[in-house]
Amino acid sequence: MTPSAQKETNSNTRTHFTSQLQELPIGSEVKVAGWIEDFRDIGKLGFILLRDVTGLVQTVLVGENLQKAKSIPRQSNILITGVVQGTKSKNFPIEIKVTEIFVFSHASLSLPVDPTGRVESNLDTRLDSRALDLRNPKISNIFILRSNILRIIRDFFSENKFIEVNTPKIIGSASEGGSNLFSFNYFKRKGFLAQSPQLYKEQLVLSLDRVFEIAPYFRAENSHTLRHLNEFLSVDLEAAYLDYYDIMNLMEELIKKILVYMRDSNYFDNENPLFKENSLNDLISIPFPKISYDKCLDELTSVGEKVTFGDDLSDSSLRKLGEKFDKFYFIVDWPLNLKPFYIHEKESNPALSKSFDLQFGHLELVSGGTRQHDVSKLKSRLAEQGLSAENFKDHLRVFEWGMPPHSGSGLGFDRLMMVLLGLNNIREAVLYPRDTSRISP
Ligand code: AMO
Repeated sequence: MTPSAQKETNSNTRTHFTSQLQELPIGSEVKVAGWIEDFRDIGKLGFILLRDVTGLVQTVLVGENLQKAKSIPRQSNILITGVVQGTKSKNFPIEIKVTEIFVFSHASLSLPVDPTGRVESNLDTRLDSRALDLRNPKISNIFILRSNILRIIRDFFSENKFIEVNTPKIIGSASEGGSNLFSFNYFKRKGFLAQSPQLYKEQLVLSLDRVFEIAPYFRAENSHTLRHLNEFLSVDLEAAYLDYYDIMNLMEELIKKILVYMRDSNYFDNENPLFKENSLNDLISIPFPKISYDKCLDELTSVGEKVTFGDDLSDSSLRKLGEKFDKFYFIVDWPLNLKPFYIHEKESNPALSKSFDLQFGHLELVSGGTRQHDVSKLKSRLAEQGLSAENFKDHLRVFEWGMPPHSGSGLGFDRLMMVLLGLNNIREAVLYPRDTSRISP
């Protein structure tokens, strides 16, 4: 009989994360792995502060181990074997008395950023060395929270009977009209990077009823702002038989669920200026206001902004609105001419559309609406917008197979993270941001 392959074992296998040590009885033998955040030598005794992604532990060294520690640079990756013991330190509940140090890999003596955060670097320098920047727990916490919130979102959709889908990001024609498309050679023709999953998610409601997708959008926009990227993550949903009011309710429920999670896990500290003056409980309990586009125009005119019906709301207009409405609110019923071809007009006033944006102050977080599912109207809307129905033929034919009425939205997830953490630059919320001047690392 052929023996089955086996994992090679050696003594350098971690037994615990640092966050698990407190629960162990004093005297337990453990192996913890991570990087040296700090080393102090006070003569006959030395201390390595060992950090892993879950926390920090103080380890105590004497004799040969102390001698060895002196030659290992900070940030090197090591495994410490030792015994859990009580400590006199005010900063730690327990410490480890070291019996052995094993070095997995030495860190260079001059590192591009200081992950302890003691020496501050500007964001560009940090992004150039992002993997190391993430050793700083203030930074890794952003991404741990991102991961937890994505899990909450998945659970929320699953509880509401949505099916998670993955649609192609290499596409043959535009999903959101012709501009802002990245194009490239795809064998003997042109390929594009998807601006959004709009057309696919609409097609999928034909059979799957409710779908959601968490995936990147690619936009070839030449924007240089703190809230635009050329690749960003969106949480998209599309649902048969719901209208845009139902979608707004779902979005509000989802965001409140996330706020409750953050409140209950003490994520909001006083460092988030957006939540400092506001009571988080108010945000959770009070309905998000729904303000019509028309009402926004009145508000803006009353503060001296020059906007007329049919104009998009400029950055300056949104900032003015954001002064009055500084938390979450919806802007509903936009002029039809401002919305993409797939948005449904309002029956009571066809110059308006069944659409909404969810704002936080001046920042747009979500956009969505009820979709046009009448194929002849879709064709005229395409023509009105100067788009060729021929380019959308694969999409339009689906509407002749018994399409249900449907609605949906797209949530800019990186922007939501900015709001939740009070970050003023979207790049802080993204591991490897892509903007007009950054394509690596
Ligand atoms: P829209 O183009 O408004 O809608 O995009 C949806 C949401 O994505 C975010 N967003 C951005 N985030 C970072 N950088 C950018 N350059 C950027 N552009 C947009 C915003 C925005 O609200 N198909 C529709 C959605 C739908 O109707 O379902 C769409 O693409 O938060």
